[in-house]
Amino acid sequence: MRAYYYDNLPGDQRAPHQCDPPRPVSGETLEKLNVKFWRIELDGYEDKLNAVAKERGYKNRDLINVTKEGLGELYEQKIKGFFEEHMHEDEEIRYILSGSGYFDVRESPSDEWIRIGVDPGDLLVIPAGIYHRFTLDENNAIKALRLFQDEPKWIPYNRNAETEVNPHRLEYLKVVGVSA
Ligand code: KMT
Ligand code: NI
Repeated sequence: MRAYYYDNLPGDQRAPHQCDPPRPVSGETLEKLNVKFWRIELDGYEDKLNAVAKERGYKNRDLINVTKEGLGELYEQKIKGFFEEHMHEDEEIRYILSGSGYFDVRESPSDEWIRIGVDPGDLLVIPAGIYHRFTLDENNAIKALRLFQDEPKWIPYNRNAETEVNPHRLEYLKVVGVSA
């Protein structure tokens, strides 16, 4: 996992968007935002992933293949939707099996984007209530397991006045020690 502040410059969302000079983000900073991260090597990952899933109560999972072939007709629409700034009322949990991509999360209270580059073997937990978005990188392919506590609820709440007062958003801000 590679984390750094996004440069906010226009251009292809799939480009790295590193600042010049780069501004790396520490694991500690991510921890403060309640973003969780583990490495589970792919070789024999099942047992270790099952253990984390059991401990954290992730009862279900499915596989998502983000490629033109994998998403078919929905590709353009999905890619666009993933990159809209949004939050969920549940954690977004991803274990990367192949390929790579970027999850951008909003730092509070700075409101800066932190870009998190994920690779095979990365397990990332984006907490409920944090604003985030996802994009493929220039390799244009990622395959990931999506874990969830109960039935999947994929509702994205795009950032707007109503979402700002969503109870899960307010709870998140409380947990990370920022008042709305
Ligand atoms: C999401 O919800 O943004 C996604 O599932 C993105 C693809 S998972 C690597
Ligand atoms: Ni999301």
